[in-house]
Amino acid sequence: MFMKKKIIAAGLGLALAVALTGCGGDKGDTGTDLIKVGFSQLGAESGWRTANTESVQASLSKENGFDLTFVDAQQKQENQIKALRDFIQQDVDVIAFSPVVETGWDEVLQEIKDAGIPLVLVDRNVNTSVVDPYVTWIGADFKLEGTMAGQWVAANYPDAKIFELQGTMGSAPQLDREAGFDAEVGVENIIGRATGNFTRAEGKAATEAALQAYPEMNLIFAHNDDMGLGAVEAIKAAGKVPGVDIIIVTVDGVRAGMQALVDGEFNYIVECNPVFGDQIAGLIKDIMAGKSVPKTTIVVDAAFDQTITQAFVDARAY
Ligand code: GZL
Repeated sequence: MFMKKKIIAAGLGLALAVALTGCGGDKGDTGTDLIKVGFSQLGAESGWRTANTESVQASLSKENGFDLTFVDAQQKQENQIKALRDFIQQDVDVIAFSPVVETGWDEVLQEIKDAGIPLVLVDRNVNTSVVDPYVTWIGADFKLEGTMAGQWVAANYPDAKIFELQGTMGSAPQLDREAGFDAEVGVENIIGRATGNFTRAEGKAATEAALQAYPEMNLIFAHNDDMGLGAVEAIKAAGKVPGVDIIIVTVDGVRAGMQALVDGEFNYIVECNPVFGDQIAGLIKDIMAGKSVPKTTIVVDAAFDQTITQAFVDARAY
């Protein structure tokens, strides 16, 4: 019955789905059944992830018609795989997840597909041999973000000696931001790279080591604000001036990063907007109503330099 419900709901539209699920489910404010969603969030590693989690939880609320089970994986793939398998056992209506890295998901993606549960990929993407593993993916164009950062560096600091602070190795944003950036600046100008795993502490530690190893370094491209903020701490501790002695270019545009830009410690930020929980909610409702949804939804980004004002930063949602 469960398997039949999923396939019929996906195939024949809302009427039959309501008939099959009309009895027994929790009711939302409108008296209709809540949509049971299992969401595997990869962690709480950065300001971006915190803002994304807040947006998802605010949008997939009971008032909006959802029964959300939200599990934080603490940046461990094995925790995400366990959560995904638990969601299958819990017979959720839809599974959503933001994969911490691109590979290693084949088995569990096939299990989700075999269970007939629609999968929504959020933020990051997967590289899998499973055929057509998800219904839709929503996130940013990471390669374009890297390209935008690289174009600014090439235009403003063409002879820079660049150190690249990489995000979580093997994650879509690390792979794609690096590809876009390196193609613009020329890999010959990148004197070193190391991962900071998208966290402030690890970004600081990687920069401390880089300052020792590459004394000629004069520009850092950090794959996110949090690692850039860690770099600022390391640069100051080394008696240098961030944003002056060492130019800092990052991605995200979270509040602490934008404040560093206003304060002159960052020089350029390519935005990666985390606030798209409402779009995820809409996609899930359309899937449950048997409507067709786009395979890809790109969250549009902007870019900011030191001309931004304090008022602009204060007015931002995140
Ligand atoms: C990008 C997101 C990245 C952010 C980081 O969409 O996956 O992960 O850029 C976060 O801040 O850790």
